[in-house]
Amino acid sequence: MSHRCGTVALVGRPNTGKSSLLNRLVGEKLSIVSERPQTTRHLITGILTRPDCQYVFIDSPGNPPRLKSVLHKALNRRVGEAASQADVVLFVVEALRFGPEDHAALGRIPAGQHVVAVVNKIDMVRRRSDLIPFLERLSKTREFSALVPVSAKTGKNMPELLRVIAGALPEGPAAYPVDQLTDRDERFFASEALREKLFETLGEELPYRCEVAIDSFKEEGRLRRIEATILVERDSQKAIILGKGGERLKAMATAARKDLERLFEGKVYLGVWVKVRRAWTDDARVLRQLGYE
Ligand SMILES: Nc1nc2c(ncn2[C@@H]2O[C@H](COP(=O)(O)OP(=O)(O)OP(=O)(O)O)[C@@H](O)[C@H]2O)c(=O)[nH]1
Ligand SMILES: [Mg+2]
Repeated sequence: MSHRCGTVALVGRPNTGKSSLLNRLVGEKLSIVSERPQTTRHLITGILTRPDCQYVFIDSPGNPPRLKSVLHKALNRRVGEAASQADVVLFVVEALRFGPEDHAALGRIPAGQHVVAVVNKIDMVRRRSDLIPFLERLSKTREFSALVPVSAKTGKNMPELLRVIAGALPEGPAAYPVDQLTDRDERFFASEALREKLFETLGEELPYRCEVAIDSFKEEGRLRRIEATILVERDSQKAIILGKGGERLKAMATAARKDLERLFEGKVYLGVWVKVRRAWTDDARVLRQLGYE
């Protein structure tokens, strides 16, 4: 059989498990995951190379409709680009749940695209017989090339999903070296690791009002020395992030450092500051500096 290679965009409403799925498919934790919607804010490439096929997966932010900040408009535009440029689109939904936000996300995939419906979180389905009518209803919403029930959590049906995708990818040689996992650099993963801890630790709206910037990233022998800033919009938010005596910030920085030491397989120093930058989600200049525009 001839070799295949192509791009595969993961799209869908927030929280359906796109990032978990990317990590599971690639076998490495590249994309941050949290219980809360709108965790992902970037397009993240994860590459899986098999003898007969190279899959270039692209995780995308799950953006609900009707959001108006400059940040959300930029994110929506990126998702649209990823969906229209990919060879195959994986439309990710949660098993037994298909609502207006799923419908809107599906509507943003250009007509004529090759779309595979991925029904995730089937480990949560108690009665298997409930799945069949759901799949039937889903199949009526669009012309899908396949519907594949999976679980990113348990890994169920991943071989089947990979087989279906490979069948839809164009023939061609590998686009990336066989040992390359992503096109993102270590600096990017450093900011994402810290952002994940903000999502895990902080309540309510606060994670959505925060962003992480890496001020410097130096390799000193086997040590990576990283200086980062957490941007927030108000002084009161800064106080919450710091916590009593700075304890909360310290705990988040320590957790992020441990993740990075695992990912980089080496020692990391991570220094973190918190700065107030009013209305950064609507400030085109700040967003450009953060790589959103
Ligand atoms: N039970 C179960 N939970 C899952 C599965 N896949 C993902 N989750 C959980 O669902 C939540 C959302 O997962 P993410 O991977 O962050 O979802 P996402 O679609 O990338 O979300 P956004 O980036 O916000 O669009 C997390 O709490 C995951 O642990 C699964 O197969 N089974
Ligand atoms: Mg995500």
